[in-house]
Amino acid sequence: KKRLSYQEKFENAQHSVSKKLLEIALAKESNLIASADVTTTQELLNLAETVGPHIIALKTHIDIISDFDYQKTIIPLKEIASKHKFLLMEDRKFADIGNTQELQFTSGIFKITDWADFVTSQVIGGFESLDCFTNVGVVAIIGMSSKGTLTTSSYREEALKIALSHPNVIGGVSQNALPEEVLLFTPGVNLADSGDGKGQQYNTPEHVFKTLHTDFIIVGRGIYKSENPGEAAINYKNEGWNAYLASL
Ligand code: UP6
Repeated sequence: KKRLSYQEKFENAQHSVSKKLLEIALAKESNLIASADVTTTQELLNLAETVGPHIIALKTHIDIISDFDYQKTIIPLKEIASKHKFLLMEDRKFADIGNTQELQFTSGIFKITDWADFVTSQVIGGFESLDCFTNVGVVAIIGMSSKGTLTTSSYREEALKIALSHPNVIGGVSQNALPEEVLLFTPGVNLADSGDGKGQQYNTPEHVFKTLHTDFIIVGRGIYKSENPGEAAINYKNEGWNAYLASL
């Protein structure tokens, strides 16, 4: 046996957000997270509506939305998410002391705590810096996909110790395999390109399921930059699911 199935991970899951993600993955037969790196509310909502049926979560960088307005951006986004049954993952990559992260999470104009189902966070601030994320799941940044990243094997080992021991953590972002008790989220996935000329490094869905036993693939430009994002999402969804089945 090569890896745990989503069903087995669902049965073992302790955190309600892990349970929800795995439940949606099984129901939709999808392990796809679309990254919505677009800069207007209209593009964000259009993308959410188009790819919604095929994804388990939409990953946002909410601070790149130029016309952000809680009522006009978040309220309809939440409606689309509940209609198409996907979760909202805010890729904030918090990286500060606990008190500051708590303010960034709860205050400002974005009020991430009010709408995100789960968030990404660096663990560079140490174990207690993650205490504030009580009502969401945390995906810890263990290793990055970009060329020259400082997430060396010794860094990843220490970061993983924090991730595995913190009750708010549901998984990690990494380009390396993780222990099976946490969910593995892998960005840097693209079927057409090997990089973006700005340091990003891409692998195929097949590669990341075969070599890392990843749980969820994160695809940005492969979907939102394609001529037909709906078709691209279906394609990545099918590629991801078949690669998962082949890795069992
Ligand atoms: N992301 C990475 N690599 C990491 C962590 N996060 O690419 O190690 C995020 C980026 C972007 C998305 O911030 O939102 O995943 C990848 O987008 P792309 O598919 O268009 O390259």
